[in-house]
Amino acid sequence: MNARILTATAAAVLLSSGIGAREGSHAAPADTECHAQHDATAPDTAKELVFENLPGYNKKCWIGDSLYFTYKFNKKPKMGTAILVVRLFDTKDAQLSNLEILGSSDMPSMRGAHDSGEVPFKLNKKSAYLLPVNLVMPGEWEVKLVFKKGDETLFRGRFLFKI
Ligand SMILES: [Cu+2]
Repeated sequence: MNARILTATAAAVLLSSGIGAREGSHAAPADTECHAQHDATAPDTAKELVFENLPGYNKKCWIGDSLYFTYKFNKKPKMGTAILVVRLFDTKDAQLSNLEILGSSDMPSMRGAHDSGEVPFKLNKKSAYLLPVNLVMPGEWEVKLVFKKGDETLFRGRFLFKI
């Protein structure tokens, strides 16, 4: 209860001083804390998810200290379907296939227009994770990756590329 009263008070102060008008009262840190507390039930947590910028094709992308992955397209992406290939490794460079990876694609400049939604990667016989990405327009595209172990999300990352 106290937190809610404080939040309301803070918002009122911000609004009355005109500060809150810049980005709207949703920008208040107290609001974020409130959502974190109710994470499991908040319907709009997706807005607050942080996707790390990935370092580039074939670079090691660490998930904590014990896992890393690499990603690349099977060939230079162009209009049509490109296959994104993700490989997961432990610290001894042994390839792993025990996580679930979900991918989604969209064009940042026209958010939502080509959103693929989250699609699970499929494992091939060589334990590579594959995802077809449908590139229906020239321009800049974004791919987002989510790594899961059971219900637990271990990592979120994103990268941009142009075709
Ligand atoms: Cu487009």
